[in-house]
Amino acid sequence: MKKKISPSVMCADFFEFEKSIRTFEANNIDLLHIDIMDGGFVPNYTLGTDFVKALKRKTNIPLDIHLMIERPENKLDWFEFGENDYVSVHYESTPHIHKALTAIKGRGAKSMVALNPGTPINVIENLLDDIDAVLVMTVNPGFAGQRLVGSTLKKIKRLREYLDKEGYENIEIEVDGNVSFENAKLMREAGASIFVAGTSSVFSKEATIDENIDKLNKILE
Ligand code: S6P
Ligand code: MG
Repeated sequence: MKKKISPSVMCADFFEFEKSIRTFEANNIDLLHIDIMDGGFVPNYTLGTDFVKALKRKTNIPLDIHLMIERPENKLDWFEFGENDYVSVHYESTPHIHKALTAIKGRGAKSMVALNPGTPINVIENLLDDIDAVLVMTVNPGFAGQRLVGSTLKKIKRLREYLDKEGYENIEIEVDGNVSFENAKLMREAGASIFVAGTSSVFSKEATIDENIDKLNKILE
């Protein structure tokens, strides 16, 4: 499956923000990952509705909106998204996950179910017809700059095998959390195809954004 890179914009330098977006455009970046946190489902606040709206007017790169909020099915209308955008909702955030996913698809966007590191993959069994991708959290959500939860590498592999066995080869696997240059390679081998790139890769201070993208592209080819 074709690989896609989705830089996590909460990791950007906000005073250089526009420059970073133009760099992503120049590098044909596939998606922009936007973390939405509500201080309830996860212990932090990040970006919000107006930010999504503003970004949509500034760039044509499709958005990858990661909703880490309680009861997302009641709040989807607050967000601007449409065809080509990806929207993920956490399995753990609502008793109405099916309703949330079908509402996303109903708006023409790609729907993703997100799983925390401690959530088993079998919970997606009855959602396979309603999702375009599974977001495997490889850290516990809430913060950038965390260390990989090691068991998630096996989880990605088992998930890829399960999806293929069930005849859902087209469902993509996105990984989010400590997708470093080293870990990205292992995640790719395990079967991931969408890579959220944060402080461990694209926004690493050890090189420029251009250089980091180049390095990640080469590792994932
Ligand atoms: C975490 C959030 C992520 C982070 C990303 C940061 O709750 O959902 O999208 O922004 O993981 O990347 P890194 O390389 O700092 O872990
Ligand atoms: Mg995220």
